[in-house]
Formats: sequence, C-alpha cells, structure tokens
Amino acid sequence: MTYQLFLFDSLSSTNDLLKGLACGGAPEGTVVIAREQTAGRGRFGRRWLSPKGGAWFSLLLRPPIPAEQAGCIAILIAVSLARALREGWGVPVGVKWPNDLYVPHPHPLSVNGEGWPQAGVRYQKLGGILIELSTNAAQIDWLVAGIGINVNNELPAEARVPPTSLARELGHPVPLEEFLDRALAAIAHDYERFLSEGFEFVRQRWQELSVLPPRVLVRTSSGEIAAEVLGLSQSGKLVVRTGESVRELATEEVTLCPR
Ligand code: BT5
Repeated sequence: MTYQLFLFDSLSSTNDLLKGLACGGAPEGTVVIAREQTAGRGRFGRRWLSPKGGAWFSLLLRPPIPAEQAGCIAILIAVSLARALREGWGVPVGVKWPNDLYVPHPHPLSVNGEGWPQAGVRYQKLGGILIELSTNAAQIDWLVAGIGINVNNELPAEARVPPTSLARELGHPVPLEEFLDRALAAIAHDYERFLSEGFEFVRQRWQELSVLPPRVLVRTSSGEIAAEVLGLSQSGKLVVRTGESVRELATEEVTLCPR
C-alpha cells in the first residue's frame, strides 16, 4: 500500500475530513494527520480529547471484503499498533476488544509473552480506534480508520478508563514522526498480509495480546448480561457464552466491562 499523507495544524476531526475525501474518490492509503483536533470523536458520539503532542490520524482503506467482516480491520489495526509499540519502544501494550490499546500496571516482567498479566492488574488506556465505513451492495466501499494514540500530549483529567501516554510510560517524549512512521509501516505490512492470506494470523496475535478477562459484563441496549469470553470469530466478532447460548458480538452493539 502506498501512503499519501496530508498534515494539518488543526482540524475538527481527521475522520470527518477524510470521509469527505473518501466520498470524492480518494485512493486507499490516503492519510489525514492533525497536530490537534478541536472536536475529536470516540465511539457512540463520545468526545476524544486531542491536544497537541498526540498522534491523531485517519487512514482510508478500501478492503475488498463484505461489510460484515469490517470488524477484522479494527482488530488488525489494534494488533498492528500494539506490535509497533512493543517492538519500537518495549511498552507491553495489550488490546481490549474491540479497538482499544491498554497498558497494564505494573508492567509485566517480559514484554512478549511470559509474565503477561491477566488478573489483579490495573489497565490504562493508551489509545483507541474509531472505524467508520460506507457500503455498496454489502461490500465495503470505503473504510476510514481513525486512530488516536496519546504520545506526548497532556491527558484528560477525567476519562472512562484512566488514560496514559507513551511518554508517560517511557519517562521521556517520543518524536511524533517516528511514532507515525512505525505505526503506518506496521499497519501496511499487516494489511497486505491480510489481503493475501486472510485473518487467521491476526486472530492468533489477538489471542496473545487480548487483555479481556475470561468473564465480562456485556452492556447492551436492554441491560447488562454476564458472559464468558470464548474467543474471536473469523469476522472479528467476539464470541461469548451467555447462559445456554453462544453469541457473536459486533463492535457497535456492546461495550464490555470486566466483572
Ligand atoms: C475511542 O473511543 O477510543 C476511539 C478514539 C478515536 C480517536 C481518533 S483521533 C483521530 C480520529 N479522529 C477522530 O475524531 N477520532 C479518531 P471510545 O472507546 O468511545 O473512548 C472515548 C472515551 O475515552 C471518552 O468518553 C473519554 O472517557 C476517554 N477519552 C477521551 N479522550 C481520551 C484520550 N486522549 N485518552 C484516553 N482516553 C480518552
């Protein structure tokens, strides 16, 4: 994938600008970066605080897959970013389904594998991903992946999950250009592999990086249900057992909270 980068000093939301470009026919690989966003958005209309110093960018993809599998792309990007952060800076980043990046505290003894904590650990949110898409006859026409990672920026005083930044984890600032280079290279690499061989390698990495506990509460529009996490489906959905039934959760339906 060849990237075409557009850098702005200040935007309301990189997703909004890129969605306009996507509708106008911009090619896959178009990236919009803003030094700050004045109306950054999270999921479900939530606000995303985006002052200077953070990595706020959106990437346009046109994956030739059914819209029903769009969840694969969110997982792919989360897993790619976790790998870039682990390999680039040794920070033990995990993924929280569907599209959050979390850092455990205290840090585990080793970044890869051994010592990866599950219970009794606090997690802080390093970043998140907001996927927006348009479909045509059940296929994806365009998909805009909005990525927000706290790098050197100030953190929100109040957030649903305590926030952290890359600079805070390392104890020193990180050049934003270097972060963006590594992040975009990791995503391009994994996206091309996904197009040629499918989702299975992403699914396996997700299993190694997931911070979900075995039991979660699923919050739906009709209330909270206790569920057992069984894994990730081939279309990026979370497979859970609730009572007698096994269901696949799509990202837009639920939020999860550890019990
Ligand atoms: C997300 O939403 O985590 C997706 C965030 C995506 C932001 C990117 S930035 C580039 C692109 N352009 C946009 O306009 N958006 C994308 P969600 O899971 O709904 O989390 C939102 C919640 O996180 C908020 O309700 C706050 O509690 C908290 N929050 C807000 N700003 C934060 C920050 N900078 N760091 C950590 N938590 C934050």
